[in-house]
Amino acid sequence: MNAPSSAIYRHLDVQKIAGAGGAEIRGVDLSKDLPQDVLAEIRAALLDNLVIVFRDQDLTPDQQLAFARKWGDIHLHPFMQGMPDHPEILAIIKRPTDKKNFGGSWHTDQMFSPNPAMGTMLYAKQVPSAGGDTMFTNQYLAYESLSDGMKALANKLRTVCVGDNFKQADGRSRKDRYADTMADMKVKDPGNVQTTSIHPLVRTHPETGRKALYIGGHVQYFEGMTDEESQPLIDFFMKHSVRPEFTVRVRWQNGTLTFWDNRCTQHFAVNDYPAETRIMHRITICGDQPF
Ligand SMILES: O=C(O)CCC(=O)C(=O)O
Ligand SMILES: [Fe+2]
Repeated sequence: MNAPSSAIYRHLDVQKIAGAGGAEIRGVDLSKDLPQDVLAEIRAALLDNLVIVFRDQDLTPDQQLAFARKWGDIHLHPFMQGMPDHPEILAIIKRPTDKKNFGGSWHTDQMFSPNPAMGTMLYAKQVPSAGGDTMFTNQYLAYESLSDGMKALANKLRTVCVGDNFKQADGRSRKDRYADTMADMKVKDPGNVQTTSIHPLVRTHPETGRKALYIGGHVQYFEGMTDEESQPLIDFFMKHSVRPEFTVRVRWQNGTLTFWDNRCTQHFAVNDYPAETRIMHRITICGDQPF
């Protein structure tokens, strides 16, 4: 059964997906130049549900970009090459010959940046006949369900986050790994863009004022601690964050656009469609410095 709605909408039909979050929004055509009061309700729905899903959208790259720009400047991925004619859009492509998929582990986008992405908009161009869902967590619930003792510890910790050569991948570069396992995902040199950053493990959402556990796969260790000291705690926070009751899973169709709030969620692209192709168009919106 759907969880009860906690906000009243005049322009949108908002159907909750899971207790932890996620909502399908009906009654909007994102290709249109939406009026301010509709955009304000979409913002309320995002803040309330963390992950919002729009079905049956028919969008050109320029129309997707126009909708994305309503939320802020576009965040360019420092490591991934955008589409040749639309560098702000990253085509996420997995072919039947690819062994791995992009985003196939728990993370929150661009956590390695000093000002990580506030949100990501993913638009499904071609989805497999089954599989290829994306899972999300509610990191407010992950924080709020900790004991007072663990909350006190978590509030003191700061994470060191990197954008490449993750220890989880034995220090191998994105360029080498992706060339081997996901041939269409082209890696670029970030140049002098900052790709290592330190953030509070518990962040306050700048719009809702709620505290969320800010952790994901880019975290390497805690500031001022050794790797050996950090890893068991990282393992705990990661495992705790993905308890089933904190998650919601989105099933895609061609034309689905999902917009998620990176400040209070993690996500995981499920790689369970070995013989099929999946193509998504992704735009990330700039965010502010976590505090
Ligand atoms: O393809 C997906 O479902 C998500 C991939 C991902 O991690 C992202 O777009 O940030
Ligand atoms: Fe991602």
